[in-house]
Amino acid sequence: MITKYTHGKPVPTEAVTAVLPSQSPDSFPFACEWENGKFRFTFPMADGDIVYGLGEAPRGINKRGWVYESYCSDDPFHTETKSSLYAAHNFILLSGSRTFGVFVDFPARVRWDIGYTKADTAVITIDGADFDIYVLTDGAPRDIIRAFRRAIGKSYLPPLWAFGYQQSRWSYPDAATVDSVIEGHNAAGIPLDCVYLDIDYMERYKDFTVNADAFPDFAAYVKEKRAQGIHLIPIIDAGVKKEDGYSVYEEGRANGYFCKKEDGSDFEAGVWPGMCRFPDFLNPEVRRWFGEKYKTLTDCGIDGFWNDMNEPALFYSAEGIEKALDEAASLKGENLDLSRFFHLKDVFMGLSNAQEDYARIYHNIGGTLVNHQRVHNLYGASMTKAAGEYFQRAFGEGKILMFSRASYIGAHRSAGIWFGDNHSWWSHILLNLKMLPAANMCGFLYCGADLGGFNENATRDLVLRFLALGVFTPLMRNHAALGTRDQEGYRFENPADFRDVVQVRYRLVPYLYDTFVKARENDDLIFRPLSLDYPDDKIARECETQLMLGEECMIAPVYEQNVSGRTVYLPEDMTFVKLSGERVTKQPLAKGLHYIDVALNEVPLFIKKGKSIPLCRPAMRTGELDLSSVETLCS
Ligand code: MIG
Repeated sequence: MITKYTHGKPVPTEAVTAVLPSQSPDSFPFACEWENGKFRFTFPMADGDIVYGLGEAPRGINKRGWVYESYCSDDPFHTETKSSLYAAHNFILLSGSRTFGVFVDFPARVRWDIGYTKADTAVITIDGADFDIYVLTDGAPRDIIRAFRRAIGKSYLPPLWAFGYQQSRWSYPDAATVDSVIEGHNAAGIPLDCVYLDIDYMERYKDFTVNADAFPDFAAYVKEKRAQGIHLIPIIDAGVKKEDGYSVYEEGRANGYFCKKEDGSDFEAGVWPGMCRFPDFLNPEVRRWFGEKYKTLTDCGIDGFWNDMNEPALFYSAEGIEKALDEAASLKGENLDLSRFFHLKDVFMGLSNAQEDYARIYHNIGGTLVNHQRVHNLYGASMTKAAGEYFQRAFGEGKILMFSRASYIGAHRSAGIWFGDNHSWWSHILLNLKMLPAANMCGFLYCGADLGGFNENATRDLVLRFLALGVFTPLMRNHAALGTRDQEGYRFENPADFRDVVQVRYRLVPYLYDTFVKARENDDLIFRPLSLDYPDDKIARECETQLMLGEECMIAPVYEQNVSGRTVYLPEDMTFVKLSGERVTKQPLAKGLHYIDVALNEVPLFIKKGKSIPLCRPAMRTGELDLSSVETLCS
């Protein structure tokens, strides 16, 4: 059962598609209070209760013992002491002594103190008075999740080729580099479906332009790559370069389509292209206009995109820079003591994504100017919606690959997400794993992390172990930052190991795609914490390093360096399968704890008793998979 409680006049977020009557918060089932215009509610947590949810967020599958904040943040350090990442996914689920779900539909800050201040209490603080809260009760955790997912509408459906292996880097700036990446994979026998174009493919970082020196005949080039079975996936940034004569800028300016400042002038901030203006995606007319811009690239044969910097990320504003420079000038010739030195440093460090800058932005919502801070978490989601609405109109469902960095629940109907700028750290394999079921609960089925890690240098073994998890994630993309070590599989010693791992993905495409489609149809999860399936099994309840996949499987990636395997817990008898290239080895294992050996070129998988999954022969492209000769891998 879902009950909707409304207070004030909430900004429409379109997160929930189900039409439900509103109850007044007087009958709200949790203890609540108002403080300084903020609404706060609390609930007790018994020992052993688990709190799931919050989608793309730091820390564990069980969110207890930390404080999270919903505020879409461009933060490339995903350490465990962070509270916010790029997304705002305001759904939680308590399971244990009681079972209920809560969705806070509110696009500004929400603070989730899940036993951080008091271990046995959850305190949720909403930074405003206009909100909807949905409370879901009755049924097992999975039933509640399904009820929530039904209420928020069907998840985005990617094309089948989006389940192929995808190679990215900041940047492959020109056709010759892209060709060498494809050639590198071909020569090493590593299957590949997509190559990414990061910001350097554009002309001076201008959205919907292509640098003609790098790609002299872009449409012909895209066509040539498609003939080789490769999709090129360009990035689109939220900020539009301020440049006279640039049509997107000129049209946006002439029509009043950019976000404003309080005085009615356009808000500006520096991002990659230098000074930019920011389309007011919260306005449906602007969405329609910006969405149509993608046509420039789809007309060239492009059928996939990634939307970046849409929290939005702001490097600096003119106001911020001026203030910082004044501050610096005032200190010229001074003998800086420590506190003044660090203050000066903070002034410059604080220029990016500054709260004062977000507070300068205004949106036009139904003719009223609304301050950005009241709707911050809708910005990236609305950019993605702009594109999604266009793709739906122009191509229908399942044709265009798209995922976004920032998101809010509701955007799951338009696109997938990726988990942003992680690091080439071993701990980020597990972080990736832990986000998967949480993202699924919030409707995001097509998702994945930068495999191998984005920031800093990866090692060969890390990339292989990361990929062995990525074999199962709908988005399987290797991506790395500018200036870091080359991270394509064929760049390392013995690329055959990479071929072995990526081939496993291709063998599993029929199974993974089918599992995806079923989860989408049934408003269900692809990935589940073990505790959802084995609620009475203490070890399963506390397991944070393994996941159930579909109805048939369990996954348990190796996540540490210099180990030959890992300990795995089987909540029931299962068959341990090792997949490597075309090789398959099977070993029945009894319920309980086991140490499993897994070589760097092997992908471990567990199949439940009595279950089986289809396996096809590997191929170099998803389009070459022979889906008619599928063998059955039985437990
Ligand atoms: O400020 O386009 O998360 O994937 O490679 C960095 C360059 C901007 C951030 C994205 C990352 C991408 C990078 N972008």
